[in-house]
Amino acid sequence: MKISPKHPGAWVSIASCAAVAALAAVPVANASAATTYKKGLKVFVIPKNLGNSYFTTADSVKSGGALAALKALGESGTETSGTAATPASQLPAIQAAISKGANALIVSATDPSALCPTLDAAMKKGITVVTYDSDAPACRSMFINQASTAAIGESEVSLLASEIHSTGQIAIVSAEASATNQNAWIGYMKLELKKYPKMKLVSIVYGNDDPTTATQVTQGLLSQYPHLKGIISPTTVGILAAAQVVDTPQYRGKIAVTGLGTPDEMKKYVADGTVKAFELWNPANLGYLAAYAAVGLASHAFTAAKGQTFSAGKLGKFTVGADHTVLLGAPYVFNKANINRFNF
Ligand code: RAM
Repeated sequence: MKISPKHPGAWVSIASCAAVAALAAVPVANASAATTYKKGLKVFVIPKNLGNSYFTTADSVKSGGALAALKALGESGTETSGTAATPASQLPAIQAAISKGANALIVSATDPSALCPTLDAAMKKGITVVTYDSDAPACRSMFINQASTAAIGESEVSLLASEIHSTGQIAIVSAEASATNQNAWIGYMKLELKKYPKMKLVSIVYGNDDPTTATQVTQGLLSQYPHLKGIISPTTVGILAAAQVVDTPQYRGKIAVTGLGTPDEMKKYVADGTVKAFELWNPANLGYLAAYAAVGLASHAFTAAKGQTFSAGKLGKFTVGADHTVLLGAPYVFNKANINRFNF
């Protein structure tokens, strides 16, 4: 695919449209093209929690996320969730959305087993359930995956390996122990680590996407493992907390920190050398794609069957893959050379 020089992805060689979609912020060209979509649908966007800037970008009108797509399609879009990234906090928001007559729910699952009875009941009532970011495979019609789960797990390990000469104790600062996305990525990290016999995963700790908890568990790691060489945090909240903890003369440059972060939150730590490289995709495009998928399914414009194709406005055409999953694109590596070109 040819990319215009003005395109934010122009300096990287990107092989497919899907890869571009993961990162690019392409101007809205034809948001109203989907004429077969119903209008006025009540669509609730339910991230793991509110107050996490990753989800604010994924969901908001301002960033061009899910609510922007819903607005352009003529739907009634609402973002709702609890303040903590826990099922106890998220579930009441899902239940309230159902009571308010939702036609579609777009959910990033904090805990599939806790949410599935409610999401299943919603589907039985004819409500479209699409998951994004973190899946609940047993109780949704379609999952919008930000990037290949294997690619994220593998690349996180290889990024860290390249910084620590593939040697030493490492730890993972995850989010919720119950989150599908975190556990799936960690599963692939463990597989990839088999290729690095001198790197030893000594601990996995959980910050629950709460800045205070993530800070505390990272501090705990540093005191428990004085020889720790690297941290992978596959959560935007966790990597920010880990970078803040490591950003001291004692640890900076001695403990490598990588993972999944937002460029805006990580700029300071990349500039001062605490973090050399980390990854993400464009969260706004993830939300935008999920909104098109939910509206299309709720409108019966297409189904979630493998091989179905649909158009997601400015992002172009997507094809449903295995497990009723649609892939946004490839993860992108941010470093000192490129980070200042991004604002999200
Ligand atoms: C956090 C959440 C989210 C994850 C991102 C990378 O904001 O845990 O689920 O996808 O990080």
